Amino acid sequence: MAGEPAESGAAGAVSTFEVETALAVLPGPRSGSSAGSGAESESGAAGGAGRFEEEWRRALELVAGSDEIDLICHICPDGDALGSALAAGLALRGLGKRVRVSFGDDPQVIPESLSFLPGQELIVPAAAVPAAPALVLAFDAASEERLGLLRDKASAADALVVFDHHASNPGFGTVRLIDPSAPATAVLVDELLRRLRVPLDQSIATCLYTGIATDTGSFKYRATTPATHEMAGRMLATGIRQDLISRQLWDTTSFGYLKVLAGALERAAFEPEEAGGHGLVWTWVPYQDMALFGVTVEEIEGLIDVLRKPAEADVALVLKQDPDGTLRGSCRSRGAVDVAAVCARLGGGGHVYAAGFSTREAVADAVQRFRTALAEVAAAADPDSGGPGAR
Ligand SMILES: [Mn+2]
Repeated sequence: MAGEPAESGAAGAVSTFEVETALAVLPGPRSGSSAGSGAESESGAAGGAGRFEEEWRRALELVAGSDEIDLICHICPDGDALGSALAAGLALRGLGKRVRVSFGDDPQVIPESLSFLPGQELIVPAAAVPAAPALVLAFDAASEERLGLLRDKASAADALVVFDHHASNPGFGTVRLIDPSAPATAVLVDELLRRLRVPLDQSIATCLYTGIATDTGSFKYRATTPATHEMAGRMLATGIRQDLISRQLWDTTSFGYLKVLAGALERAAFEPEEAGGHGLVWTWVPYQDMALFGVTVEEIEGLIDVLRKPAEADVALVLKQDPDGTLRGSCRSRGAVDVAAVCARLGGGGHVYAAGFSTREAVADAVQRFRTALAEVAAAADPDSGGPGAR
């Protein structure tokens, strides 16, 4: 999976999932703290209190003035990226617009876990997007690089409206609805539809619910607010089956995944003395295992969520081997050690609680270098109780 190059400086190092997770656990504003209009505080979208009013005005003007609109999301799309683009696509089609939904991968792969999303008939290959579109709406892309093959077409558009919630977004496009306080891009799309006066139907609600559920870790992460639940409630009120959506998103794997997981857990090591005594749990997944059991890279993204469970360790690391031998490291912290700083020492990046890196080293060398970086960061943080652990 592609990374978050804008921040890590190492494309491919940090998966979308990791960035989303990190964002989701960072403190965010609570709804009700803003003094916006009733409608603003209702959704909590785009900062409330009129912070983005000029951007919304311009975005709505562009949408109203365009018969043909291209909606694109980041490469290797997750539930928030694809759910947001498809929800907006369905809504704009309902308004009589000619819409194309696309993302810049070739081939385009829709993860099996998202195969249920409605509106996929709107999806076209990146090559089918015009070289210089009239109006492009981009969803959940933290940087231009994250648009992949559609980057140049998006920047050649007459107008590019960016809907995003990544704090690391450097700002791109002609209209920037970039709100780091939103737990998901789907929240911004919900607000777009409210402003366009498009009523929710089950297809749109399924897409938006998937976006918000994905990026809040099923409403577990800290960025989940009363407004998040209020939005989810409006989606459920359309009659969608959130039980089936959740099962598809989180509780469905192949049998082969269980075998790869078993191997990874068998290899897992607990090293209590590492991370300055805060403890490290780590494992790795050889490509050979994935090939043997027919498991995709996407399927093992969730492995780190098993590795990070032991209370004995502050830090968890999973090294995943690509077919070419590259190791992609995903790590998590409970907060005593800033893993973004650790991964930055290894050429990667991310956030305090979730980060990643990639390397061509052998497993033993990669882990040893990780331990060293971990010790350095822990040593720098521990004497000062105001370090990352105190955040
Ligand atoms: Mn997102």
